[in-house]
Amino acid sequence: MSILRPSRLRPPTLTSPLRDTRVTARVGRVLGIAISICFVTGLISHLHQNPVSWLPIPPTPVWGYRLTQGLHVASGLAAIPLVLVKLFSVYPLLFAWPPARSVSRALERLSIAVLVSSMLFELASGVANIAQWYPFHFFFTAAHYAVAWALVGSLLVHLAVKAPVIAQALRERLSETDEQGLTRRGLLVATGAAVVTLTAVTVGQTVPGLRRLTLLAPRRPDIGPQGLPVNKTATAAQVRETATAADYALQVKGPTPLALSVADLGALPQREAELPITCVEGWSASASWGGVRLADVLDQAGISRDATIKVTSLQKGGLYTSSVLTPAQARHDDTLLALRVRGEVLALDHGFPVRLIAANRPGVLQTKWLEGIEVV
Ligand SMILES: Nc1nc2c(c(=O)[nH]1)N[C@H]1C(S)=C(S)[C@@H](COP(=O)(O)O)O[C@H]1N2
Ligand SMILES: [Mo]
Repeated sequence: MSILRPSRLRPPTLTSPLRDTRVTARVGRVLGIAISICFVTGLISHLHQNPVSWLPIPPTPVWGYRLTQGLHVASGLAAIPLVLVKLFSVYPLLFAWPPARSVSRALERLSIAVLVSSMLFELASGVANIAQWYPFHFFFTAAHYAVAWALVGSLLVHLAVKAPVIAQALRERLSETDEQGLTRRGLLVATGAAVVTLTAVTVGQTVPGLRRLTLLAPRRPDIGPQGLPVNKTATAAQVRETATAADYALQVKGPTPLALSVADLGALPQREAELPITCVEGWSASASWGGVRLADVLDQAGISRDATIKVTSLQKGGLYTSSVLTPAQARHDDTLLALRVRGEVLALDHGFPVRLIAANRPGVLQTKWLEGIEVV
C-alpha cells in the first residue's frame, strides 16, 4: 500500500470549489434530520421486538408500526445520496496526514472515523436487509442496533466539536458571482433531486398511491397469493404437512385447556379487522382479516386478562416461530386468530389454517401456522 505512505501524501487541499463547508453544512443539516428520524423509528422497532415492561407499546394506533417502519426505511434510503455528497465535499480532509497534532484533534478524528464507518455499515447492512440479501454472518438486527448507538454517539461528539464551524457556514451565502461550472447551489439542488427520486421509486412499497412508481423497492406489496407478499413460504418453513393435517387442532394451554379444530374456530363468533402486514424491511400492505378474537379464546380457556401471551408456530427451527403479546395487545378487539384474508380462506403461504394478526405490530411478530397459545 505504498500509496498510503505518509510521505507520498500532500497536505490536504480542497481542490474543487464545491468542496466547501457551506455545502457540507447544508447537506449535513438535512442528513442530520434523516438520521434522527431513522434512529428514533429504529428504536421504536427495537422496542417492538424487544419489549420492556416499563415502556409497553400500545396496540393503537393500529397503523403505528406501518408509519414508523416506513419512515425508518425511507429516511435510511434518503440518507444514502446525502452521505455520498457530504463525503465528497470533505474526503481529502479524511486522509490528511499527520492525523493530528494534538490530543483533542486526535479524538476528533477518531470520532469521525467511527461516524463514517458506522454510517456506512448501517446503510449497507440496512440495504442488504431490505433486499433480503444476507452475505454477512452476524445477526442483522443485533448488529444494526448496536452500531446505531456508535453512530449517534460519534455524531453528537462531531456536532459538539463542529458547532461553531457549522453555525458560521450556514450563515454564509452559498453562491459567489464568479462561480463557474456546477455551482454549489446546483450541487445542492442535484442532491435534493437525487433524494426525492430515490424516495419516490422506493416508498411505494408502503404508500399505496405510489405503487406504480415502485421501480427500485425490493417488494411490490400487492404481488403474491391473495394480493399480499410472502416472506417465508410454507415449503420453506416445512409446515406443508402439519398445517394441512386432518387432525389439526390449535392447542391452548390455560386453566381450561382447549384443542380447537378449524371447525371449532369457525363456530366461534367471527370478526373482521382491517390491519396491515408491516415487514421490518419496509414494505407494508393493508388487508381485511377474518377470524376469531384472541381475547375470546383466552376467556374460554380461563386465562386472566392481565396475562402476557405467547403464540407458537407449527414451524420448527427458524427465528420467527413464536411471538409474545402484552396483555393490551392480546386483548385488543382487532387482534385475531385469522382464518381468512380478503374474504378467502388463508393461503397456505399466509399461515393456513390459523395465523396471528394483531394491531400495531411488526410483521415478524405476526406468527403464521399457529400451533399453540400459552401464558408466559
Ligand atoms: N411461522 C412464521 N411466521 C412468520 C414468519 C416466519 O418466518 N415464520 N415471517 C414473518 C414475517 S418476517 C412477515 S413480514 C410476515 C409476512 O406475512 P405474509 O407472508 O402473510 O405476508 O409473516 C411473519 N410470520
Ligand atoms: Mo418480515
